Amino acid sequence: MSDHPKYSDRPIPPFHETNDETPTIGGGPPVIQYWAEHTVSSEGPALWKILNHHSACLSCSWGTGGQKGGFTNEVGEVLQRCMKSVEAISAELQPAVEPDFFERFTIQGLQKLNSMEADRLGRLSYPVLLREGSFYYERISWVEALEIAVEAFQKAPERVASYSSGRSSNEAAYLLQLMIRALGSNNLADCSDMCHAPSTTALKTVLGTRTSIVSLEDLKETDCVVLIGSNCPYNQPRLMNELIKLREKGKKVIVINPIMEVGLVKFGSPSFPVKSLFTGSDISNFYLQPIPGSDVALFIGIQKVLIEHNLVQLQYLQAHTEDWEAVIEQAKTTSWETITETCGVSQAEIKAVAFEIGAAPKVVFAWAMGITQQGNGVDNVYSICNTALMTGNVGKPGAGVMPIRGHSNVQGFGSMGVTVHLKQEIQQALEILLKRPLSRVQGYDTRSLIEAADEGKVDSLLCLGGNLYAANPDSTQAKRALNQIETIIYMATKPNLGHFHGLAKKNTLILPVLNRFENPHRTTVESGNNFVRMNDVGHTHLKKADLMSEVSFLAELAYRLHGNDPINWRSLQDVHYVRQLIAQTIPGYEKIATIDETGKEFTIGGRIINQPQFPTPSGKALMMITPIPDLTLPLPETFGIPDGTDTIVLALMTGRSYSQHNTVVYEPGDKYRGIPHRNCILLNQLDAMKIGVAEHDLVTVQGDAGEMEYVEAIYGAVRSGAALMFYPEVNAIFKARIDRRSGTPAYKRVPVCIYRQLSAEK
Ligand SMILES: Nc1nc2c(c(=O)[nH]1)N[C@H]1C(S)=C(S)[C@@H](COP(=O)(O)OP(=O)(O)OC[C@H]3O[C@@H](n4cnc5c(=O)[nH]c(N)nc54)[C@H](O)[C@@H]3O)O[C@H]1N2
Ligand SMILES: Nc1nc2c(c(=O)[nH]1)N[C@H]1C(S)=C(S)[C@@H](COP(=O)(O)OP(=O)(O)OC[C@H]3O[C@@H](n4cnc5c(=O)[nH]c(N)nc54)[C@H](O)[C@@H]3O)O[C@H]1N2
Ligand code: SF4
Ligand SMILES: [Mo]
Repeated sequence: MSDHPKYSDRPIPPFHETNDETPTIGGGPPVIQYWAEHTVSSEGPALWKILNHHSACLSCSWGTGGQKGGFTNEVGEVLQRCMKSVEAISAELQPAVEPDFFERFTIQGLQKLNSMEADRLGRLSYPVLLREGSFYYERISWVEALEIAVEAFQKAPERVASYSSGRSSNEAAYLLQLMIRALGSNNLADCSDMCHAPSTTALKTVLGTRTSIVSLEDLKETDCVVLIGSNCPYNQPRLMNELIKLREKGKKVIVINPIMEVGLVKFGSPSFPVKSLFTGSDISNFYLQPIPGSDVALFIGIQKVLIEHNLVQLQYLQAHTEDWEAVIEQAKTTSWETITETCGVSQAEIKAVAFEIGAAPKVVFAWAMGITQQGNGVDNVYSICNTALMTGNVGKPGAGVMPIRGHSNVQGFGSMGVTVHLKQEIQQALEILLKRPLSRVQGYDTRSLIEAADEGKVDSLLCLGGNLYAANPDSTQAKRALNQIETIIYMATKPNLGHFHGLAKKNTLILPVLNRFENPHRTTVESGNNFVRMNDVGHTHLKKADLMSEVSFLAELAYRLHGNDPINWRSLQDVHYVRQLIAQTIPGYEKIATIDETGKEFTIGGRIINQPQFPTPSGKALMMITPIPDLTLPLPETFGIPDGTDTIVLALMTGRSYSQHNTVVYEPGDKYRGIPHRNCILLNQLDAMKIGVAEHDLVTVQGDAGEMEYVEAIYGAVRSGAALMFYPEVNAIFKARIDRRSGTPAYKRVPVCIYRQLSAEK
């Protein structure tokens, strides 16, 4: 590698100026402080009990906990629970909402609550119903709830639907899809439609698989991690331990993210208190900050360097891939000018990173929402796969492509068949099980469900967890669409904005359920690393609560809808039986048949790919060309801003603050980005100055569906031309482009127009 340039080994920070409030490391003492405050407080004993409970963490899909105990990962390492886990458990350990709560507050009153206030009302503890014309949710019995549900789901199959978020178990997910499909409907929308659907779509085409091909062991063995569009210090904190350990072994971490997230520069992990907690461990060797939505161009740039410097593994491409010539040709013929102008990263920086990737024996490419929540999310994943394939990093130990999943069991939902793109093998197996052909009508994914409801085409909707209203773009449309549905059933543990705004025309039910560590039976979940964990039986702390397990409710509803035809649906109350059916019908899940006897958690068969043989029709990986995206932002005039106003149009990324889990907000601010409260916009100082906005000035942020006022401007380490705000609040102001192939909204590149607040008075 004679021409390997002598670039600095330190991060290259073109947009690293932060505000005074930003700490110098991610993680660190505040994490311990949070732990300490919660675990020694009055909730401490209950919290410890759950942390030690043999069940998987409620929070993210990194998948900590399970049969080996609450603190272990799948390779048996201990001290593996992060503060996010405590945050999630703590919210579930809240007292119940007061018995007369829903009698005291009108729906109009409840609609005034913000997300944090809704969550803090406490645990839902009895079924309630909001009838047409009523202002109050009223308590009902489970019998009445079931009667309403049965009537609702006897409507025409194309007019019934479900939505789910990956918080529930595999068993509940399996039952949900079996019941809906047995009705003749494929309308199984899921939160993954707004999340990793582009990863699933692209991986299916390229590798014939839908999930990560990298195991935790592979990650530990790699020489280089390319981490793209992920803020794992916030969202999968235990992944940080792996990055720290790799850096200590002299391995490389390349970060690609328009924001310089402090935790991706330096992270203080409580798992390494002596060496890392206070000073922080180095994470990134290289930090590239592309324009939001431009990752395809950046990866074509990397590919171009690999080609120009003979770093492409030609023999590998010839032996194990198809259509590689077209991809090479595309990279060759795309000019450097096009690449650097599109992604805003210099040729020198791209070259430095490409050399690192080309030289490393084993590279893992990992990504999250910065890649998938784009108008060209599928192309983004293709371009990552192309780069991994060109360097021979797909199909060998210690290397591969790794989508970093979201909800703790979102991947399990997909595996169980909660998807509008059902695998053929599963379809056939379900047809044998149900002794009838399944419907071939294309089901509604999340966005098409909202569109269909908006057009009055949906009568009944069952939501197994989640917050369909607040998770969608264009809250006005989401609300209007849900309001057209006759009956909506929300199965949930805690109240959320959807329960108060996403109201049905006739009947809205909120049914309180037991969470993962409270079920009277064992359940399983699947981690993002394809590992199946088992959750032990547990109890709820709620003394007088009238809760039901998700499995019990779904099995009873299915029985009332389907009777004994062709299976005894009521016997699906027995989770062992559900697991037998899963083993029979879900490829790779055969070992679940004996998990009750053996207690053996397992890696799903066929998922981890360590040989360059792929489950595609040809056995080879299919490379896909990736068009350079057009990232032109609309002109300020198109926003209808008053004449003479100084405005700037920015590409707004919308995502998570430090203390929130999706639409559930735990704390108002974001200390690692120096953001004091939720009505803030993080932007580059240079952009702010162009429109005469000083730090802490108030601005209006206008999108194509509305505006947010009195938004506090916070300077941050975000590249100029881009900005960041938090969802769910920001979903009120934009419609979002949708990636055609995956159905996923472009939450990470929202054109917004920003100007100083015209009236200074609040
Ligand atoms: N504590 C906690 N844990 C969670 C969640 C939570 O809300 N809270 N949510 C769970 C779920 S469902 C999910 S999906 C995951 C989400 O985990 P992440 O994907 O890490 O979450 P996001 O906040 O959406 O931020 C993604 C990152 O993408 C970057 N980004 C934005 N646009 C671009 C771009 O164009 N290119 C690149 N390269 N980067 C970009 C942003 O700067 C940000 O750092 O976390 C899961 N875990
Ligand atoms: N602007 C913008 N919008 C986004 C995103 C973004 O980055 N930007 N990200 C998108 C992504 S990646 C996702 S995954 C979606 C998230 O969308 P959803 O999954 O729909 O939303 P959550 O906020 O995770 O749902 C939280 C609710 O789940 C319920 N819940 C919690 N635990 C359980 C349980 O054990 N059982 C049941 N039945 N219910 C439970 C609680 O009532 C809680 O209020 O949001 C999407 N929306
Ligand atoms: S990394 Fe994820 S799964 Fe592990 S303890 Fe933290 S939130 Fe839970
Ligand atoms: Mo997600």
